[in-house]
Amino acid sequence: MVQQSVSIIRVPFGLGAGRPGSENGPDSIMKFGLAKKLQGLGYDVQADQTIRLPEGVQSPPGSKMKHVEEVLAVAGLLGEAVYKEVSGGHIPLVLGGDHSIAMGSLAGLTRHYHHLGVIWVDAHSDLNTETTSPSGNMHGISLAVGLGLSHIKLKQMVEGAVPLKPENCVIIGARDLDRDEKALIRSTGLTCYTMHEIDRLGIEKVVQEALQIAGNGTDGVHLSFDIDSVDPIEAPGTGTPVRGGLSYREAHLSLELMSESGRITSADFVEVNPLLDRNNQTSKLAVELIGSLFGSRIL
Ligand code: 5AB
Ligand code: MN
Ligand code: MN
Ligand code: MN
Repeated sequence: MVQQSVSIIRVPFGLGAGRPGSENGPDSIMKFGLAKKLQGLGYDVQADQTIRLPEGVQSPPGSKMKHVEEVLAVAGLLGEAVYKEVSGGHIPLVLGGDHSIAMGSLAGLTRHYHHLGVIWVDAHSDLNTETTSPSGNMHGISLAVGLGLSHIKLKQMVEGAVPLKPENCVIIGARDLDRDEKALIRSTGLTCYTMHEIDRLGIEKVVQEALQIAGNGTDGVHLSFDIDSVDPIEAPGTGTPVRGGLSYREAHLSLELMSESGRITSADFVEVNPLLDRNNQTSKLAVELIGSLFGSRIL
């Protein structure tokens, strides 16, 4: 077997969220042994890349959406880095940071994979636009940007990036959707498995269907995993917790199934906020969950 190679990209950026702390996520996740874990699973691991906000980038005050210039600058740099890794045959593993950084991942990935499927595991749908956002926080619009529904476009970040197709996008774990997000889900036809569907169908069926949808006719499948998808009992260290989330086992099983499918070609793990955590529980959980995605098994 050819040894697979994973490139970890740290993005210590939290200005897309409403409260500080997620910028400390990457270092905290690394501190709890991520690189060793992946090496132990047989991967060749590159872990020396960090994307930082360039000095002097600052949005003018007074606009509804906060820190747009900062988000775009980081997304541009991240997009180029992701593109370089993926086109060089490496699996990009992006550690956030808040979820606005996913725009950068999507920009870089869609330059390489012209037909990318996306599985978005999240308590939220991140489908607001600058018009509908109730908060002005950029981490709430990242999937809408990916789908080309915002004035902000992926191709502003990376030349040659293309919008996602809603028929290959799936949200899993939703339980806090804004009114306009619900309308968008209906009108675009993208698939959203809420916690209600997970309760009724079971997480195994939901994930199998999601893999089918995201993999149907696509040349790559990106997993964007927001840690707030997991119940706050297990993942308290996140800025926008919502009760009633994925259990510890449901979260693991989801990632184990994705791993078994062999379909996932890149991933983001975002929204870990060490400032809000209890005994580093959430960072440690993130390391474990990433392990499951990369093939860690109980037996
Ligand atoms: B996250 C909210 N919909 O737009 C908004 O954590 C929350 O990346 C967004 O999923 C949460 O501000 C964004 C109310
Ligand atoms: Mn999110
Ligand atoms: Mn979320
Ligand atoms: Mn969040």
